[in-house]
Amino acid sequence: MIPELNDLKVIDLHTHLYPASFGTPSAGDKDGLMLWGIDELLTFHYIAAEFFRITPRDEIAPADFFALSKSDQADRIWQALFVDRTPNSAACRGAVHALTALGLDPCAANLTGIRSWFSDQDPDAHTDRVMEMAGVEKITMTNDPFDDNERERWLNGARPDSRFDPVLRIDPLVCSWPAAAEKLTEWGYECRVDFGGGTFDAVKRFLSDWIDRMNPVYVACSLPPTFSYDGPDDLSDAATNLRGAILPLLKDRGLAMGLMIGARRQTNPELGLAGDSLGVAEPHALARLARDFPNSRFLVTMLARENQHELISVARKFGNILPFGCWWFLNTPQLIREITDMRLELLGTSFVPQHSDARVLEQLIYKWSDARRIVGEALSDSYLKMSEAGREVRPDEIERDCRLLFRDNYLSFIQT
Ligand code: RAT
Ligand code: ZN
Repeated sequence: MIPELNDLKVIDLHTHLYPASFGTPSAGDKDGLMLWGIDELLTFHYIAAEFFRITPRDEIAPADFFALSKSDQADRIWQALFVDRTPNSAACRGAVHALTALGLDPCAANLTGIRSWFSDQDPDAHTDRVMEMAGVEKITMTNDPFDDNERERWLNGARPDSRFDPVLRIDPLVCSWPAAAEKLTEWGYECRVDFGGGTFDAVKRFLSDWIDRMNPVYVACSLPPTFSYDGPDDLSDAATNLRGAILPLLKDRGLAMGLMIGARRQTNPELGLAGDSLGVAEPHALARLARDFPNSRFLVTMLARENQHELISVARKFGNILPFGCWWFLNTPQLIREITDMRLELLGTSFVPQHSDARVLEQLIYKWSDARRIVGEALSDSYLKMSEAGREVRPDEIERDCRLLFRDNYLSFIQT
């Protein structure tokens, strides 16, 4: 719909992807963080959740399924969702799209041929190829120092190359304070659960050390739908830590804060990563944060469809909020279209329409193809309405708008 969008190199501002230097199971590093290839594509938790819906417990219970090897899990999923059923959900269709784009057969009766094609690829060269196919210039990572596996890799010197930008992810500091205080103390940053003594300094030192180590482009946190922040008198752990340590330190270091609001973790714990769901959040907390910290910058996405309109209305009041992406359960064509239309109408081009949230490298292919097509349709509709109002859009303006939406809004926001 918008040819300018097809050739545009996008910045993917939130993924869970890693370069091969962080290890990959395909090279024998069982806990390696770079996920790619058919077994990872098919066992991706969005697809695994669909497998458990249709597989009776007495056929295989989740714990027994997860005890299987990755390739056995992938075989079961292929048979159940791609052979015995039509793979027409957004997640399954995405895998079909990626396979087809790579020249592989989405109708194969089994995975033998597809697996052997992947095993011939070099993970690093394959990363270049997939980024080229998806038109992605930068992959923004999610880097969690509270995850022992990832932490050890950074401490042992693993570093991303220039295709990848790190993001320091700090959920426990905001969402699980007593536990995070104990962890920090164990790592030599003496913290008191009641925030007494030099706790704020310890939290700031912890953040500073990891910022120095990772050189992140922003700092991020996923929050439950129950997250609240009620101004200067709010004495909750989250508010106390944000106010006393996190936001002041980020301001000193010139970093924006990413807030991903609305994930309800472990609704069904048996399903692991596939067991999370969502809840409707109260955007008042966000408005209070933006108002109390006018010199902080917040990159914000919300998970519930019900929150999209409110997020836009809060963003209209605060230039230090940049709404981004159609996250997780919202990343379907229908919802991307609805949310993008709403944002274009109420925010013009001052938002970031999409990020991929890819966990498996090849997902970049379908997620960015969908995003370009659907956002392109919404944009083109907005130009049509403008033309009906009496003003045609010029080609250079279309190009500028596409760059703003898929690169420049984000880049200038994190650099301000
Ligand atoms: O979209 C996802 O894969 C989720 O599991 C989450 O990782 C979410 O995106 C997050 O960053 O917390
Ligand atoms: Zn994510």
